Amino acid sequence: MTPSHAYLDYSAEVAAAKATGKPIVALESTIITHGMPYPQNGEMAARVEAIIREEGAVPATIAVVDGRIKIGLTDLERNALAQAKDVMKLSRADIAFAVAQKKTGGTTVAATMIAAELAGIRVFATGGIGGVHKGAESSFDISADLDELALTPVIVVSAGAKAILDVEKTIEVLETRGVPVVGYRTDVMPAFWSSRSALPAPLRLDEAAAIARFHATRQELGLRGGMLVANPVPQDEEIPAEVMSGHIAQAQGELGPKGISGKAVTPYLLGRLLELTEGASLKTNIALVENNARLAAQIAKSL
Ligand code: PSU
Ligand code: MN
Repeated sequence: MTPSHAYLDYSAEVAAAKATGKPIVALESTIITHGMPYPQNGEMAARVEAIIREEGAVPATIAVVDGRIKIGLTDLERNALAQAKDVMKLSRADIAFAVAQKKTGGTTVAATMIAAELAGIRVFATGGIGGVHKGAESSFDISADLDELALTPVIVVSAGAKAILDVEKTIEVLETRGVPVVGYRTDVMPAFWSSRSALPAPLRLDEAAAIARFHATRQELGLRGGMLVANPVPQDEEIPAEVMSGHIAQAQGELGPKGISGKAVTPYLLGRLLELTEGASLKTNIALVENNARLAAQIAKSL
């Protein structure tokens, strides 16, 4: 069945960009609803949109509001989402549920990729993708973001996989699923809050135009699916991996005793790290998303 576009609502700005062929960058909203506290979440979301405009592209923040898939939010809608309580965290498994039941939710990387493809948007900026959680060999907790990257032809610009994950296993799964992982101006994988990890980046490209060309070449070869661009957080904003790893281990150790599992894991860990680092993790998280938005806009312009 060809997908229906009847559930999509475009903001005026995104509709105009589509009509005139201006480059567009998709942005997710789980980072707003479940990834950061109010009011920093709303400020971050507005700032990231502004950066994309400064770079000469048009931002399309994606979310589901009362069952409508929004491609681009007004300031009012974005601020309402930043303050909304008890909204859903929507991935591939439940985005259609929210549409059918007229619910509101933040879209994860996976669900944002699905909506971006429906809307004809090829580049998407986030913080860090979901991946294989530590202890996945017993919990089986592997983010649907990884399968989505294998399926859906959208370039996802991230600071790697969040360092709360088992990054090595995450890279292995991406390789198995045939997802290219491209280090931007780096030979080693970034680790979200830290610019460097101990793992090599599978591929490396140094220019936005080269990333756009690589994506186009994959499509010309009939290779379905997206790619992950790993863009290190600027060094003056990073938190060294040695500092983060102790905090991550502590937060991780609280999951079992507190009975936290499934969709709640990532939001809990991000919230706890904010406390343990006394706000530093949030400051870095915002800096890396801004950095990713800038690169995503440059890639969108090159496509
Ligand atoms: N990047 C951030 N903060 C976030 C996320 C990404 O800087 O909160 C979100 C994304 O929406 C991603 C989700 O898809 O975390 C992963 O959730 P899970 O591990 O439950 O698949
Ligand atoms: Mn999960």
